[in-house]
Amino acid sequence: MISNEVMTTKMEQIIQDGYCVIEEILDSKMIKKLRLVSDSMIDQQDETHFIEHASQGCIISVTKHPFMAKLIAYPRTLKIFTDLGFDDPKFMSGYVISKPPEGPPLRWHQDGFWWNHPVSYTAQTQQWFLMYYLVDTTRENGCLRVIPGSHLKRHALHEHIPEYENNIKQFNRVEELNHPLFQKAEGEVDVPVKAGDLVIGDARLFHSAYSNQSKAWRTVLTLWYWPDFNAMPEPIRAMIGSNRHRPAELPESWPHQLTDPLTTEYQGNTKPLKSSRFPTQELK
Ligand SMILES: O=C(O)CCC(=O)C(=O)O
Repeated sequence: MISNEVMTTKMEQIIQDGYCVIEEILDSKMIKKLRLVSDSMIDQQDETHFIEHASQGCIISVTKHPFMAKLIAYPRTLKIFTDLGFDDPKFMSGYVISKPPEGPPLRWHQDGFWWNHPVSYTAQTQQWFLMYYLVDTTRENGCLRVIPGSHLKRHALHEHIPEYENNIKQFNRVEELNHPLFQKAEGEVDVPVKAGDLVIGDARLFHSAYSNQSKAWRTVLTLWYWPDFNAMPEPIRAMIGSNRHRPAELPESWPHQLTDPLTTEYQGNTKPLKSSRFPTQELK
């Protein structure tokens, strides 16, 4: 049970720093099962996948395995949303991301794609990533690193976003490890966690991960949610309500009853916002 005071502090951290860590969310049985499921998904990837996604290691949609519905609608996490002030969150998408031993770093990036809308330049948080690492992480095995405040304030790395977005395949293959997007960045902090902790981050936050210098795989499950979908600007809801940002085709055995309440619905006629991953000069 986490006190109201602690949750208020966590919410302030999400607004100001762009992220927070909430400890011990997944129980050991759930972690064990998620490891088995993730490993089976990773085992199905061919060699090309690991070459094409060297920066992430491997990246597979969670919608490929029905057990992942239990994580998407994990009751303790839904309670965290409520305790943070959001009792009707919606799910967007999620991935199993796993770094093999000796895997290179993950490039600095941000996940926001509604920079065409003025709300992107305010502290009003729209989209969150929720990350569950399935092993304890350290700098040695490739823990997360973030640049606190970079969701609200321009950072030198923002200059590289157009180059990155136009050459994602090359960055994913880690063709140029000396590029600033793979280097130490001003203001960065490490986010080492224990297996089963929950990292919540504003999608606009710059984040990356160290290389994995250990002998074991380092897996994270990243899920994206809209904490307050129904309060979001209508053109953004119209954009998300369209098929493009809906979970991919689901397996037949998918337990829809778990995830249906977390699905976005948009019935209005407002013109959908054109998505953009490029912050403009409005970001000061
Ligand atoms: O691999 C990691 O530690 C972070 C993954 C990530 O950045 C993401 O899922 O957006």
